[in-house]
Amino acid sequence: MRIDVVSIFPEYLAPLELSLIGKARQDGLLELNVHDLRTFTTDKHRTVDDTPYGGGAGMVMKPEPWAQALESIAASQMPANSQDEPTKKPVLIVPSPAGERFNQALAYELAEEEQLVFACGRYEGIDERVIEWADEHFTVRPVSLGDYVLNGGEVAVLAMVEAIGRLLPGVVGNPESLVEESHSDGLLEYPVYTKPSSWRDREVPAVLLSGNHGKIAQWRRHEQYRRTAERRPDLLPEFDAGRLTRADRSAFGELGYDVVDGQLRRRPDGDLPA
Ligand code: JFH
Repeated sequence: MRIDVVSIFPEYLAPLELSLIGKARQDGLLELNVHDLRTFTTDKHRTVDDTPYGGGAGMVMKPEPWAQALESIAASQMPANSQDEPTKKPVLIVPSPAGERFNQALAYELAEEEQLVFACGRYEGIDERVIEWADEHFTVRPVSLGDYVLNGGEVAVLAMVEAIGRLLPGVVGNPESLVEESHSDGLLEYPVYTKPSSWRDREVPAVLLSGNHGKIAQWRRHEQYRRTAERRPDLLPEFDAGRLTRADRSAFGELGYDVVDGQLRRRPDGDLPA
């Protein structure tokens, strides 16, 4: 995969040299180029922003430096396509508080792409005409990391490149953990423990030391149910409860959920489990 990032703070992307992603680059699994938007300006002051039409607070990123940067990236040769294969438009990801939400499903989708380009805005964002115009060269995806406001796109890009990069074949050391992850059922993770079994008067749950793999698997499932009901009840209506064992249904029952037509249904407060 090839990734290009455009930013007025290219040093902000330095962490991508480290750890997993840096290793993937060294191993030739990932080509990553970070571009300084200011190198695509033509004025003496290397201006990238101006006042907003219609008024209001803050500044907006000027369109022309973005067009120059994105055209130069679109025109740059894709190394592994010298034999005139049918050429696919790269995906242009534009971090924005107003984008579609980034999630694991989108990470899997983007991990299949040959080339990703990330456009990191600052100030109040990028002149909207750039987003429309870029459609000529790219498949454009405005993407939000979450419902909170960052100061620019760089931190969102660090998160997205890490989430996508670890899905590339050969990047994660133990591919079994990725397989397990891909079969996850949309519930929160179960808690994990390591040695020592007793630490500062806190014991590892005894079932995990029992060697009974059936009981361990059931305990872990029930911990997932408990955590999800407690922390992310919004995930439960999406959960496929159609093939739960009686013990699993009973575990949900104690958490205040009944199974109706293969779906979990919150029981009215105060009602007792069936
Ligand atoms: C970014 C910024 C917009 C104005 C809410 C109402 C009014 C500050 C470029 C992504 C996520 C971002 C993000 C991504 C790119 C940029 C700062 C933009 C406004 C905010 C204020 C500039 C922020 N998931 N959060 N933030 N900014 N808006």
